[in-house]
Amino acid sequence: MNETADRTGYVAIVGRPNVGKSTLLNHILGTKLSITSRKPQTTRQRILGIHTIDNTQMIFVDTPGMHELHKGADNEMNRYMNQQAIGVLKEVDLCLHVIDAAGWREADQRVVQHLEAAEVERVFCVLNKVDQIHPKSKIIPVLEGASKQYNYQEIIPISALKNRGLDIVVDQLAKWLPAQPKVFPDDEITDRSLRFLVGEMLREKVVRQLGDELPYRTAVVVENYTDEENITHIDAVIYVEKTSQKGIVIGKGGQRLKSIGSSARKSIELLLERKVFLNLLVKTRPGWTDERVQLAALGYQ
Ligand SMILES: Nc1nc2c(ncn2[C@@H]2O[C@H](COP(=O)(O)OP(=O)(O)OP(=O)(O)O)[C@@H](O)[C@H]2O)c(=O)[nH]1
Ligand SMILES: [Mg+2]
Repeated sequence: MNETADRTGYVAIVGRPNVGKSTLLNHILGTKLSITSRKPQTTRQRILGIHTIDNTQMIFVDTPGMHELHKGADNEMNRYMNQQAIGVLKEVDLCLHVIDAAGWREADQRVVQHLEAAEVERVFCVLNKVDQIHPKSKIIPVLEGASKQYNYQEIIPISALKNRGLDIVVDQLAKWLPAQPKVFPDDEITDRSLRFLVGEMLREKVVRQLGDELPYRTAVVVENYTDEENITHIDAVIYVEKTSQKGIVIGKGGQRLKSIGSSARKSIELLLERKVFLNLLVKTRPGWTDERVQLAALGYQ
């Protein structure tokens, strides 16, 4: 029953942490959907970004960066993030392997091992952040190097941040989409609820505004989300592991929390296109990253 003019397929966006996977998704969609930061391991859960143009529907799956698990030191959250990224490979039609154009790293090699194990049929390699490479001729050996690492369908240099080369990526992917009906309505851009996106916007500000270690020890839960006539009322909790960390999030005289709250509120208002009242609390939940039950309670099932 494949008699359709539509071409539809799932495209995984994978790679090591911090190479620009979420930025790539956002810039292809032209919408801020998946949160980003200069710190690795920003994305924690898969998120779909749906790109529909005429008869073509690309369903991108943004994934957490694949990273090496160290024996003993690993917590449930790290395991969970890897599972989210690796598990997706078997479910998609096409795959984008994002690497940093600065050069191939051992961590990219490990991603390739997962691609091989999952036998993904068509993988495109995206060399991202070419805006940072000077002179541009330095890209050529990286391109040649990547071509020896895996049998990529194409290797495409891009800058996700500067919107360079993204049309080429989309055109190349479109060629290989299976002929099948669309899965989502044309105006849908994600599978996630507004409530989830709101929590993520808030987590983005936490990650961006706090020190390098702390973000990985925090989680955000939206406890109440109520649309009133002229305003949306949101109560959210930032969970930390220790009381000492609570002080860091709140900051001197409450300044840090205030600043996180006000920048989150602005982003959420842009997302919802309406006024938002955001009530933020910080609570302690010891060892949350290590316990499956607590992870589930926080929404990381
Ligand atoms: N200069 C430059 N920076 C970029 C580009 N793409 C992404 N970045 C930056 O790289 C950092 C990481 O971007 P993300 O999109 O969060 O990376 P990610 O691969 O999703 O990271 P994880 O979710 O942690 O695995 C951010 O500071 C981005 O602004 C690019 O094309 N050029
Ligand atoms: Mg990401």
